[in-house]
Amino acid sequence: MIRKVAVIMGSDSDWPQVKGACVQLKALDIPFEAHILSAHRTPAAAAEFAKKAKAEGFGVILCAAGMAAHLAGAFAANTTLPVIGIPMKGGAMDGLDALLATVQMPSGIPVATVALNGAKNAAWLAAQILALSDEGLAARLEAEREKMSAEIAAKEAKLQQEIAAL
Ligand code: RP5
Repeated sequence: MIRKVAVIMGSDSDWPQVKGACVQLKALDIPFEAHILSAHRTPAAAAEFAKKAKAEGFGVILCAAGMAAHLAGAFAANTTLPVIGIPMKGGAMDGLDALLATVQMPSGIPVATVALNGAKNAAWLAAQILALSDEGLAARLEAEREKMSAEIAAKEAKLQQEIAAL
């Protein structure tokens, strides 16, 4: 059976962006749970969730946090499951602080970090990881790639038509 994705956010203020990951996971028919847990405000609960995640059927953990964004690192410290960090825009540095806090991990405890507010790509990356052991999901990802290519080809054809009519 396919493993679940844990979608963790440091605050409810992250949800409008994080929702994009949940929408994408649902569209790919990947089971997930979403929770608010904070590396700073609920450190014990966050550590407990991370420690139990593998045994509870999770395969990948997404962690979204802004500013002093230690959530993904705190999760990675407590599990060997792959952790994908989503640095959130906002605050005095508009996300640069969150990006660096998420990506600059010490050797041995990696966090795969997507772009600022990159919740959708975090979901795609989680899907690609899970697809390594799920042929049905791998086929769905291939089909999505073909759909993307077809959309670009259609846009290119339209552009060339518009250029020819100039
Ligand atoms: C981080 O601080 C959260 O992930 C959020 O991005 C940011 C602000 O949190 P709130 O003050 O809005 O709860 O821990």
